[in-house]
Amino acid sequence: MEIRITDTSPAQQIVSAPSLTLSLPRPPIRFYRHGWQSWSLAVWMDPFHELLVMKPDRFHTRQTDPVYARHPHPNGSWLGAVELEGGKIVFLGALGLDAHVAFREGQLQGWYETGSGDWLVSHGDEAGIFTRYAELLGERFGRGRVKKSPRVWCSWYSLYKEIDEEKTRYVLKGLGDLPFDVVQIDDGWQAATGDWKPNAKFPSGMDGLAAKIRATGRIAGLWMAPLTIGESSSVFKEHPDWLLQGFDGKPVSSGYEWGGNTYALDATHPQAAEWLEDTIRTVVGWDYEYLKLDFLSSGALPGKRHVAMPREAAYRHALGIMRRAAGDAYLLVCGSPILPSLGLCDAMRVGPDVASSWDSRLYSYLLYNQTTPGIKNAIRTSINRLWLKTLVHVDPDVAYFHIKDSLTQEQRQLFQDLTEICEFKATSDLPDSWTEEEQTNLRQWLEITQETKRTGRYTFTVGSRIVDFTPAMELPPQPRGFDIILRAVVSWLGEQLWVLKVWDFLLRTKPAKMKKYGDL
Ligand code: 9PG
Repeated sequence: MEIRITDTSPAQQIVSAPSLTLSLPRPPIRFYRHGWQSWSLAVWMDPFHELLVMKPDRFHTRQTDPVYARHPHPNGSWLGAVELEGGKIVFLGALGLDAHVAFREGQLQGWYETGSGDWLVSHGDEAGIFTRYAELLGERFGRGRVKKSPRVWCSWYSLYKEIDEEKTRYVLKGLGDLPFDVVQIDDGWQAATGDWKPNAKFPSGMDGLAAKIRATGRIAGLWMAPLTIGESSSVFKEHPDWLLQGFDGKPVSSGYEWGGNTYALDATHPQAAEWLEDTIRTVVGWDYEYLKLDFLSSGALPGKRHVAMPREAAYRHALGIMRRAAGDAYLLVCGSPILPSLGLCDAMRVGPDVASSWDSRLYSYLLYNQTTPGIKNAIRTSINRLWLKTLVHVDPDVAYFHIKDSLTQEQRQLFQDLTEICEFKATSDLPDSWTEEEQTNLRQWLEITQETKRTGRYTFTVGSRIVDFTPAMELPPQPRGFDIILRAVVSWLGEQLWVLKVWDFLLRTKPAKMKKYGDL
């Protein structure tokens, strides 16, 4: 079906079609690309400048929608828009799952991967259109249930995999009476990815640790990746039929991590579904009332399922199982396909990971990968996902408070302002790393909610200050000359498992050193 958009065509219509082409009144100046899952790039980009394929390919399954990783035209998941000279936009957004939008031959084209569905076709004022789209999504998929987002201390960005019970107890002591609502244990506690029981670093068990967190008057939070199955787990070894199968009959790799391949749980298999439900019930039974469910896009990868269904419907089925099993627990989804998570979670990570650096030449420029950790990538994608705020708590990742050489005070402040705008506040800073001044700043940030207002696509007021995120928006130039060869070489290296293992070993993110606080 084709619709010709002119200055006089209706401002908004809902159309049902398997695919749809919008012809534009004039060539656009920007294309809004919306990435598939939390970490995938969302950006207003030059429509006539295609994005390079991001490298290494090996990571496509966990950083973007692998089906479209090599799509030759600017494209995005479920929705797309173009900006015309003068500022008005033309918008095409699916109201169903498994849909994609591209800018091609001067037109906006949208399609459903299987079957047909509804589309919002609209043109006019950007803010109004995105608000309307979110409203329609809320009616169809539902919204988060919790009014106010909790203030979270998360272990990942300081302790990484080195987390253990003793360090957590020092952190609890160091946090004193700082008003955090949740202390969340991240990756590093589990016996294996797929074996969601504690490893030897947690001698009191996870129920014991939850009790210690709760004794400080806070909610206990726990990270898990229930749809991702590592090679060393018992699910992998004992239940190969629970894994998503490729069309070649082999299990589908959901990426490289933790020294090997990971696979995907096929929750359409009744026994896998039962295991998933039990797994969530168990951790909730340990008294974790805040769950960070990570690497969820594994559940929406293409492949052969026990019960054939479109991949995002299968993911939604899996998340529905977790939502029901979690009872009243607060669910933060991460690495999660965006639309299919709506209505089944309370919060959603809306950008890639932060790091205590602004940007990386190797990752962003040479590998052309905007999903890798860094403040700039995290700000860019999160700002371009703010329209989700009326549907779910939007988590832009953690803010830094202590002075690290690689971030300037302005960059640190910019991210703190983003958390204020997102109304989701979390940090991973170790309590003993703050100077007195830093701790005062942190306490104020936790205690005071500043008023924020959007004044433009990238400009806001926070309290009485004007905040401009434009410096985080630009995309790196495409490598030229010798850098093209360098890109080819590092991309090739990035595909080799042995290189990644050596890289992991050499560059293993070293956890910050902890001071001890005397007796526990
Ligand atoms: C724990 C972390 C933290 C973090 C999550 C997630 O390979 N990757 O592309 C990749 C992307 C993100 C990532 C890890 C690996 O981080 O966002 O907050 O929980 O997992 O492992």
